[in-house]
Amino acid sequence: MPEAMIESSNNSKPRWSREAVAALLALPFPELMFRAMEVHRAHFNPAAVQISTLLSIKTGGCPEDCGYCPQAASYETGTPASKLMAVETVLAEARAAKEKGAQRFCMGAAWRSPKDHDLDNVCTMIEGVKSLGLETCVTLGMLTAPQTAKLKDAGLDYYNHNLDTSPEYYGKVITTRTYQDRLDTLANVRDAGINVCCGGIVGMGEDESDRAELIATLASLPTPPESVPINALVAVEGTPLGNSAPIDAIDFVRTIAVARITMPASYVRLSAGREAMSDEAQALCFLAGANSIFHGDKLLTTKNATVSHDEALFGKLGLRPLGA
Ligand code: SAM
Ligand code: DTB
Ligand code: SF4
Repeated sequence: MPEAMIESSNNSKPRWSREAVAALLALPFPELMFRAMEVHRAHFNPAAVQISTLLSIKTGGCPEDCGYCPQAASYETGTPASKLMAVETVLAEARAAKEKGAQRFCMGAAWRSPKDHDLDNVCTMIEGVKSLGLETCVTLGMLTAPQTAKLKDAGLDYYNHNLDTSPEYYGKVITTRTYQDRLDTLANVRDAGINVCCGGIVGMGEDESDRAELIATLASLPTPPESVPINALVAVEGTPLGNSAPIDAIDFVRTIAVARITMPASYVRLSAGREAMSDEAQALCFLAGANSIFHGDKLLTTKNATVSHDEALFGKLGLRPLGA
């Protein structure tokens, strides 16, 4: 790590500067990939990929206005609102996910923040999923400190809460909660002793300097997230970002490589957007240091790469699920 490229925000911890990350993003591609591969091999087996499966346990009707999201009540996306799923239904889905090779089961709810009685039901789901021998992750919106303590008591392993983009671009995408709200929830999750899953979305019209600032912010959190999902926007008709042009595949790979270099010990997840990605682009992402995916035919409401396609791709690339 070239030390001159890192600035210090205080005396305790060096901070990745936007400029340092932007310089990495702009490296000649062979140099960037070489550095990312070196870092990847120093911390992980590059052929092992962590496998998570997603389930939307409460879909649609969300009061927030995230410009990318098909689940916001105010957009016409043909995503009907549903109530929180029954615990038994969730456990049946978790069992099926385990049979298809998932190590972690991630449950998402279209809430601004959970109500206390809903949180009790989610805690029962977490206990049930854990008893199947799966790791647990939930993403439920903003959390207070007492709520994170409850989730920790239920045995939650990971909480997903994304910063989504740079602080500067954020206001163009979301107005109903602030960047600081997100940082506060992340601090509550971290303080409760729950692993943090936090990343962002690229392809929302942001520029390279926004991507650099997103990665710099993630890498400079007091403790970097254990899991960093990098999503390519799934452009859904009816959302404000529904007509966005897809991000260039090489720019996406560069973002993955820079996440790997700046967060060497984190799992970097090649997240939403794989359905529209070529095998070659996904292969470059794995070479660049991605070592986690969502596996399963569906993400939350949109299509994922299919299970059979993933099996064929892993076969071609000689990748294997972590722990297999
Ligand atoms: N409602 C909760 C919240 O936003 O905190 C949890 C669920 S929300 C769907 C989780 C994350 O999914 C968002 O923060 C965003 O990063 C990602 N996401 C949502 N829609 C997406 C899309 N169309 N393309 C890519 N990522 C998306
Ligand atoms: C994350 O970073 N990506 C996942 C998960 N965390 C919850 C969500 C992707 C959602 C894609 C759009 C949809 O299927 O609704
Ligand atoms: Fe609601 Fe989450 Fe979608 Fe935002 S991303 S609209 S908070 S479900």
